Amino acid sequence: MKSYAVAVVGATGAVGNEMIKILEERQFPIMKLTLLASERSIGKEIAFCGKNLPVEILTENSFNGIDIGLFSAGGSISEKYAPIAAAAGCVVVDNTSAFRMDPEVPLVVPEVNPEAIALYKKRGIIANPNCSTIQMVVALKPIHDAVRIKRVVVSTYQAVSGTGKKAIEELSLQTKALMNCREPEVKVYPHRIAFNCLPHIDVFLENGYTKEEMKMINETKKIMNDPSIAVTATTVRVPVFYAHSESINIETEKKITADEVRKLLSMAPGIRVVDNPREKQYPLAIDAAGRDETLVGRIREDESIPNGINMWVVSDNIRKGAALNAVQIAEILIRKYL
Ligand code: NAP
Ligand code: 3JM
Repeated sequence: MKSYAVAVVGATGAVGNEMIKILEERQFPIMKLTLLASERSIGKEIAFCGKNLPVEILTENSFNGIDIGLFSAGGSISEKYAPIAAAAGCVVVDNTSAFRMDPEVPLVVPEVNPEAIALYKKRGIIANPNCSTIQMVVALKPIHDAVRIKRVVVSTYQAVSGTGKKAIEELSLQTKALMNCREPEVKVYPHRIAFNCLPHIDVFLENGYTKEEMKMINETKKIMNDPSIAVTATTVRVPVFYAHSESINIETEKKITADEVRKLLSMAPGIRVVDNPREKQYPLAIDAAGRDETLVGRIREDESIPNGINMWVVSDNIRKGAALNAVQIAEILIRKYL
């Protein structure tokens, strides 16, 4: 079996670290793994397959001889280094928003549009969608294929790990401070996140939406390859460490019952239906954390319109929302294209 030289850009971050774990767990065929981060990480080592690998500083020469680059070091790093890597013959799977809406870059969720990967040949870059978009389209796609979705109204309850390692620490330190009657420090978010909900993720735009909300709207249309789906979103940061939860309301062209949705989704790839409210079984962030499946429950008909469905969708934002989705893309890439 062929094996590949793989680089992880942002290896010391929340997403990069999970990528390294997932490459090992899924036995991705690796000849050489290169770990890249900033000069702040000089001297650090990260364990991979029983060995400690050194973290190297990202430079313009980092990609010579690398087959696949998994990028998660922020948008500006991707903007600069993804084209440099692609020019050196490395296929980039980019986790940032830098290239997602570029018409020459495929935006891929393997359960939804694996065929789009073929477009990577244009620029040498494949974009990984935003974490909140990924888990939503995994749940929407089987319903769209069956009865066509006309409109989606989504509200999110997003974990702090989506902001990175500093935000995980901030929730932890603020919680400890408050439980000990000390004043919490507010550094990462515009307000305190402990025991609070912030209807503000990423920056505000001219239209009153946040950039995170517009990512969900625009990325959904591109991945589902259907600009006619109407989407509106409210994205909220909540004091949860891992896994995003989403309340999703959809209006469909043809009628579908809650039972039919349950059947459809229980056969769909990447989904586990957890929907037995009588037994107090519904998707929970603490159950989705550390797992690969997207959990769907609270499936019911929206009685306020003729063809509507409500559901509650929960997934590990660092795994399916970022690292796992990127590694799944790389798996298709080597199976079909490299
Ligand atoms: P994080 O925990 O803050 O980690 C950031 C990583 O980027 C670290 O490895 C850091 O290295 C590295 N980095 C920062 N500046 C750098 C530079 N100048 N040169 C080289 N490396 C640099 O953040 P995270 O949560 O892992 O997220 C990283 C990025 O992934 C985000 O900015 C976002 O664009 C993307 N992301 C995507 C999703 C998704 O939904 N697909 C989800 C979360 C994040 P040091 O440790 O050396 O500073
Ligand atoms: C999730 O510094 C940056 O550019 C990163 C901002 C960011 C993004 C993004 O826009 O790439 C933080 C967390 C995302 C994302 O997945 O969209």
